[in-house]
Amino acid sequence: MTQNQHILDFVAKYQTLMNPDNVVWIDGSKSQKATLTAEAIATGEVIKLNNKLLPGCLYHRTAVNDVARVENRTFICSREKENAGPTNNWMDPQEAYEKLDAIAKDCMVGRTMYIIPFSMGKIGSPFAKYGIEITDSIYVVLNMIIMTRVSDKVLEKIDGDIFVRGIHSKVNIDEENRYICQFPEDNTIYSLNSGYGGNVLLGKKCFALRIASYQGWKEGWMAEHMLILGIQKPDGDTKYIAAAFPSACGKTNLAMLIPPECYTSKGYKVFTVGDDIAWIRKGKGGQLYAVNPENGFFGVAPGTNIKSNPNALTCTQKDTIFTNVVYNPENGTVWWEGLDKNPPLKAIDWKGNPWTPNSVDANGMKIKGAHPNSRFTAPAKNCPCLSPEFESRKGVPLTAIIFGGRRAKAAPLVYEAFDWKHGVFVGAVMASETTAAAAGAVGVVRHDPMAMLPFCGYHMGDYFQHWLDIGKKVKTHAPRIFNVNWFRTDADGKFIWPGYGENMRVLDWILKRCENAVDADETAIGYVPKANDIELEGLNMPREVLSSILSVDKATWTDEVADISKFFEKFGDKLPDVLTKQLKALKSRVKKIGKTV
Ligand code: OXD
Ligand code: MN
Repeated sequence: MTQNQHILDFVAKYQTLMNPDNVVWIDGSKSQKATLTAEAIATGEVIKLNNKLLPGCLYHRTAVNDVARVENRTFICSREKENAGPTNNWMDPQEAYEKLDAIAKDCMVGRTMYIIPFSMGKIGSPFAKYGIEITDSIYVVLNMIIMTRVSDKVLEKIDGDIFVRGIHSKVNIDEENRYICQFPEDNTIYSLNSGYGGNVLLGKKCFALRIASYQGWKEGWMAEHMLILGIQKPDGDTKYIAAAFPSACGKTNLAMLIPPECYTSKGYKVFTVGDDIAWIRKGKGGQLYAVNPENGFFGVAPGTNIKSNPNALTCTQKDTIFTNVVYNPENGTVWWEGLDKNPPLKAIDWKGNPWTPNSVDANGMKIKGAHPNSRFTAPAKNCPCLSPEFESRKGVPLTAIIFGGRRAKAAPLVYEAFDWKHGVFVGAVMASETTAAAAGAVGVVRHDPMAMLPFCGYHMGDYFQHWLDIGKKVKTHAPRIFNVNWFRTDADGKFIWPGYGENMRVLDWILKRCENAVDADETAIGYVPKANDIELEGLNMPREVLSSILSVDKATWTDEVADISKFFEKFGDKLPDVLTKQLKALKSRVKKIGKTV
């Protein structure tokens, strides 16, 4: 396959350690994919779905104890503990290698070892970074073929030993010995005892965020947990926005949104460049350019439907792998909560148990057929609104960056940061309610700076400084920074803003701000829209209701300031002075809320 001795040595080392019966190099060809798919179907690892209704689609269930990312078992194994920082788990690399190698010893006896050469980013483009993942799971191979650019051409492109080494084995799916370890200084990732996508598709979170954020820090670019979308205006001009939201907060929905009638009738169109990860660097004209290094979507299934995200649903109609959703053996299709009102009457749930829409547990509670974090893995090329710039070698120029989270109360629908430094502060103080994408409690508000809490591969204080430094590099060409919150609730706990396609109304305001076409109210936290400047045509929402979700409440923000101060203490002297000053300034502005000057 290759003459590159570094690659051959890497494979030989793990072949000796893991002791597989066979070794298969993945070349990215259709014929090899077909052979592997047939093998996985024969062993029951995947189920082939109805080829007429869902051509090329497969169904898979993970182990019941292995359904989400495991943040408490994820480690940054930097040589110095200090470099992992206060927000990451750290393990000494020497100790980690010993522990992991002991677990991995002979773990592939009786199994086949697959060697996957893959590229994050278009092969040969200036953004591209290459990796090799070793795995004993055909499911991983088939998912990697969708999510990344898998090809034997990658082997030719790898220069010497410059590639990310990914070592994965299901071992025994033992949660006590599950480890997701990143070694940023060694370009190495180990993932053992899991088969869940976020832990095992090593090109994604482990490489394109944890390792790449470290690489970006060292090399002067950024790897971010952001979607990228393009808005084409009626005059044909397209502006690009990148947006960071924590996991399962609607990135895929925003990236693929269909604007309301009042926009489509005027000729507005939205294009998807990416739904989860953005690699960003300074490019032509001194602007920031972004690419999506992935090649597919690993989307959350529940709640995806013809209304919430018709584009995502279309993506899943062929060549897609469904994981942990409901399987309907009668017609070989799948279903999940929130897909439609026609669940299969006799089906199999994500645990592999017989299931009907009326199934209840011992306490009489309805049993969900699909796991809340069940997923679809769909090729980007299936997306009806995929941007013509998706394959661009240089990326797309960013006009705006958005941060957002799930906040029932604090954050208004949208506000703009005063400038880049304040924008970095706005990103750094982001907080959001936790979701099912990671194991652990759901609905708890936690700080998640730039939506990177689980994904930053180095000290978060240095990460904040890196953001500030990037701002200095791009100076006046810097994208404007905004914060959004689709999730404000009323007294009954109901969402006030309708979200989904209607979010276009907020994006429109954001673009208008970037063109200096609309004024705003200067508040303690940033520039907030005047209620009259958000388009409400076709939306049954009184202006007063809109005003209520644009409000900045003194008591809430006083608590927020106290909470941020506590959060910032974690970073000690690694917290950039700029952010300390920003906090002080926010505190004094909040104190003045309601006082006439
Ligand atoms: C994802 C996640 O899968 O953030 O994108 O968990
Ligand atoms: Mn994500």
